[in-house]
Amino acid sequence: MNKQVVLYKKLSPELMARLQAHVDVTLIDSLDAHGLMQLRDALPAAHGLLGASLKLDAALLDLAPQLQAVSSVSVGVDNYDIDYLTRRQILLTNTPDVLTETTADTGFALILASARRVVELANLVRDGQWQRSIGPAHFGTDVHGKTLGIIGMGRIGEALAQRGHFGFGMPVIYHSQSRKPAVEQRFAAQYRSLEDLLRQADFVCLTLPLTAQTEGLIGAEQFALMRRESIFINISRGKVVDEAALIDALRQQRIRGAGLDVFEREPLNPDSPLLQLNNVVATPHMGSATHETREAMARCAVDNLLAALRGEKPANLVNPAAWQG
Ligand code: 8YV
Repeated sequence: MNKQVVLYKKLSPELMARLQAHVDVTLIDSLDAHGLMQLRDALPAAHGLLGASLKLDAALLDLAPQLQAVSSVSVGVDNYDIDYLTRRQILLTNTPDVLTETTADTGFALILASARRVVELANLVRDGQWQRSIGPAHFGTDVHGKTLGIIGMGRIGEALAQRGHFGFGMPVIYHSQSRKPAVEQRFAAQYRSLEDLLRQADFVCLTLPLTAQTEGLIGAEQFALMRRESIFINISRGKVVDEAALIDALRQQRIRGAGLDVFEREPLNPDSPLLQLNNVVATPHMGSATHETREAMARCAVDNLLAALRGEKPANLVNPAAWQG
């Protein structure tokens, strides 16, 4: 009998065919209340799960006694109780690498958009307000040559450093759990304590995972260290930041502005004070959201899951302690 897979993120026809050639698939095509009920009904028979953007906690996974593997279409794994999965010897896989460059592009899009006030000024044109050459009241700030501060020097942080160093002539400073000699050599990047990075960077960019250690890492005390002309960029996870403290720092103009792709709660509430501030560029968690990259991520997730269900060690295993091969 074929293995049973519950799919809670739609795949392209090509990847759906690739999956269905080997396993029986139950597609949950929405994560609304009805979809979640369908998911719960399908879990008892499931050997594999594939999807993203859904918190898979113990209460839910206790409904899946036959589960062997969870394949996330994401690099972030904060939606998963890794200790629980490992205790049950359920393999968790993710999709690093394939989304690195696209997500770093998003980071630079937010750096440029927030520094040069692109959204605000494009809306001024759209609204018919462009009556004369723009003056100092509408000037932005330069990006080239400014100091790029990166908090979290993983794959995406490194790709951001590459863009800053080679693309915009930016001195790069970084803070990370460990020193990265290769990054320092390739991009003339310099290690800083978190406090010194916040004091010195013109752009403070978060590119680190959400973990018990990083949750709430950037709050009022950290924003107070930033300079008034500095811009805060978040392409990691919203909960790494105390959002109320960020709003306060922006409102008090203790920092120049922010480019945000992630938020404490998503989708962002339309009434959020962040959306009332002209010095904020807010995007809908679009970090990896290009046709090419999302297809590559889904392909990687399908291959990870099929390998795990064949009893092979998947390429992108998040919890190797669960592997009994
Ligand atoms: C998407 C991400 O949210 O990969 C991640 O961790 O945050 C983004 O790529 C994710 O892929 C879900 O679609």
